[in-house]
Amino acid sequence: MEEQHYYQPEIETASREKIVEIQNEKIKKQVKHVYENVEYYRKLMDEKGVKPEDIQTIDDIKKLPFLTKADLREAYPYGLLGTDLKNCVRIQSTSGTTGKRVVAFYTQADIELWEECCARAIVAAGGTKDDVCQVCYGYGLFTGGPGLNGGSHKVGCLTLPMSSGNTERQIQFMMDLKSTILCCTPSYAAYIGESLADAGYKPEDNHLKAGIFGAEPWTEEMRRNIEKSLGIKAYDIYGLTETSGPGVSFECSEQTGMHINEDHFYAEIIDPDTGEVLPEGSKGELVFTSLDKEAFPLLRYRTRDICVLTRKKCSCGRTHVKMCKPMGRSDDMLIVRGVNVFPSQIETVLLNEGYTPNYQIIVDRANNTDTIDINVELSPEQFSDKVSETQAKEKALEGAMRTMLGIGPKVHLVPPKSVVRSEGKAVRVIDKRKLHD
Ligand code: DLL
Repeated sequence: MEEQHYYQPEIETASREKIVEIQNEKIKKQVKHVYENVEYYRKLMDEKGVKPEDIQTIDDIKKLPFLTKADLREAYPYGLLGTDLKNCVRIQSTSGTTGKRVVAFYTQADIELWEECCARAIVAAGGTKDDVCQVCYGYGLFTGGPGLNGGSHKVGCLTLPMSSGNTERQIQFMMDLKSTILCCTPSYAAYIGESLADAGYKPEDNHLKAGIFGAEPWTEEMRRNIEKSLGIKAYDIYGLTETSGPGVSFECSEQTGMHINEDHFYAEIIDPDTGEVLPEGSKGELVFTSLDKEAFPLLRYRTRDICVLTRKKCSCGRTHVKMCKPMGRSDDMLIVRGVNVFPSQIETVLLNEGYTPNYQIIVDRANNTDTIDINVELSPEQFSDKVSETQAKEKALEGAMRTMLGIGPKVHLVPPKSVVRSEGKAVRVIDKRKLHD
């Protein structure tokens, strides 16, 4: 056993039988809780002819209906609440900024279990109360900052609630306060590494030992680069707003996938087209059931993340099932600098601003930071060869995009008929980041 530090060893290293016993117990209670309190899901169960009594073990979960993002939109904002609003103490929301965002609710008990999951991740990365944990995920509605912040408190680290951005200040605090653990998106970690080098620091000059990076896909290559530039061990962490936030799963010292906190979240892999549950080791869409969340208790939520689960024995001693790095998504959502971007949002802005729907989105990575360029075709009437006029229009459109997306893309107005047409499905997005190697 390589590493012997756990936040909750009795759960994290429990036998398979024990975990199944916990799940059997929790699922019965949770289905009853949801059926009694969430009218939206009760209807879905009734339509499928499933009653709470039909769910006696965790295996019976297959009988339950799925929930999708469309359900969340339809039920927005209170339709999936599992408890009286007066018992809720917090909301968080997804990083997308358009129309109806996902709003997740938390009771105090929900916050506790979420922070516990994040604490497990921090301890798995070697965190103890002697550590200085610099959290530079965004704070606010996004779950990254609040989740890791809570976890860091539980472990007893000295917590630096930096939020994202202002890299100069991040570096100053990191150096002055001798941060030992860095929490942020992998792209920001890479940027911080680069900025440290630009400021004349060598990797051994900082006090960091570990980083906990997630919220967006990243390759093993990027991991190695970050590890080298910061002189640390880099750990992956996964989660989504719908299930709490970060900490649904996390990497241990083996760095070969993320242990899912199975006592709180039950994972399934399904065929995204048929909904059939696939056996261990198959690639498919990841589905989560919250086993004990009170306020936002989603059952069989389809994440759209494509993934593989494995129960291979882990050298860290943890027994919880592992998920691989998500390999892509079954929908068209892009994650750019940790922010969810839908091509449909871009299209909406273009049409609202009077442009043609002929456009192409090019996502790339320059200097370890995601870039997003949008080529927008002008109609012959809009076309002008006055450079200053075109530049002013590009700027205006960039502003409108920034308001909609929450991040600023670069807009290029291109001549009529210059964006390639397709006879089949239009290729709107060119993702050059080659993330899924
Ligand atoms: O990104 C929660 C989070 C915060 C996770 C901080 C890790 C660290 P959302 O904004 O709701 O929540 O986005 C969730 O992000 O369905 C995945 O597609 C993607 N994602 C999250 N973590 C990873 C990861 C947060 N480690 C969506 N690798 C998910 C790849 C990830 N994709």
